[in-house]
Amino acid sequence: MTEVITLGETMAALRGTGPMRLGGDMRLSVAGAESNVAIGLSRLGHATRWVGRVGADQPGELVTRTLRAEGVDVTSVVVDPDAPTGLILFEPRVADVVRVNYYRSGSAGSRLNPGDLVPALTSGARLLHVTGITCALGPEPLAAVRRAVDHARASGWTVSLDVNFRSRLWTADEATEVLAPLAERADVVIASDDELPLVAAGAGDTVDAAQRLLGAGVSEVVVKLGADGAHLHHRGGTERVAAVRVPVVDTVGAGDAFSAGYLSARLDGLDAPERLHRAVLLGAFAVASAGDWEGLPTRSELPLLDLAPGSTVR
Ligand code: KDG
Repeated sequence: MTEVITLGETMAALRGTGPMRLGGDMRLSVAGAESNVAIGLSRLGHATRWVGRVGADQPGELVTRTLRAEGVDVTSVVVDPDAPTGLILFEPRVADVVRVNYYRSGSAGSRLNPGDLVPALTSGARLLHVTGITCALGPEPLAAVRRAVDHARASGWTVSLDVNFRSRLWTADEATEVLAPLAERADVVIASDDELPLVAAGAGDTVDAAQRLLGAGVSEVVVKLGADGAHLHHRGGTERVAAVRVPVVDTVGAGDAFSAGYLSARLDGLDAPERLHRAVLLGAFAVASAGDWEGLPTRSELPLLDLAPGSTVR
């Protein structure tokens, strides 16, 4: 039985090794915030389904093949004969600063519509995870997110929203207009501290924003603080956790890893401190390895970062 459904756009991803205008090699993979979460959850043993559209092209095959290989259920993926799979280029410009170029306007992924979700939604789940990125792709993907949230709430599933604000896709005001009402319909809202006020219009700061969301009926507001760890605001109070310190290799995808860790622990029935711990632990795995999702742990690998730096596991 599927535990988690998530939906969004996953693109073919090319990652360079330095300034892109100089040319050089790029590594081909796939990237998409929701599928990163799906992979993270799947590696931890949660039955996870990703719904999205890909083009009838080789990048589309790469997306579905990669997710399938990661154990993510792709049986509801729609192959769109009339639009290409999107593309994202990552340019690690200097250590810890990555520039992103999108080639996703008119892509298959941006043509996701509510009808695409019917088979997945009717087959059931325990948790629906959505992000602000899908909402920013256009009216049809936004309608798909709203349909999924309506269905999940009516079915008694947990709804999780990662704000994931992307300024290349929409303005802060546009995001607030769409995401503030959506956040109030979620059980779990996950955001970085600079994103959280976007979904609680009029909030003065992060704590105020969290309190407003709790007052509106959200049960858990999880705030990602990067190297400073994370906070969880819930009706029982506020929990805090420090980050797990690791050498930084690539920060892209760390937020999605964090979400996967938090949601996995929640599905496992762990308490608030343990949920936060697994969230920052998965974030640490993501930043300590190259790629959006490649370094995420399996369940048996979760204790790996407890080993002393420089350890060799024989
Ligand atoms: O969180 C990492 C993602 O942002 C990246 O993989 C691409 O989904 C993506 C996006 O839309 O920016």
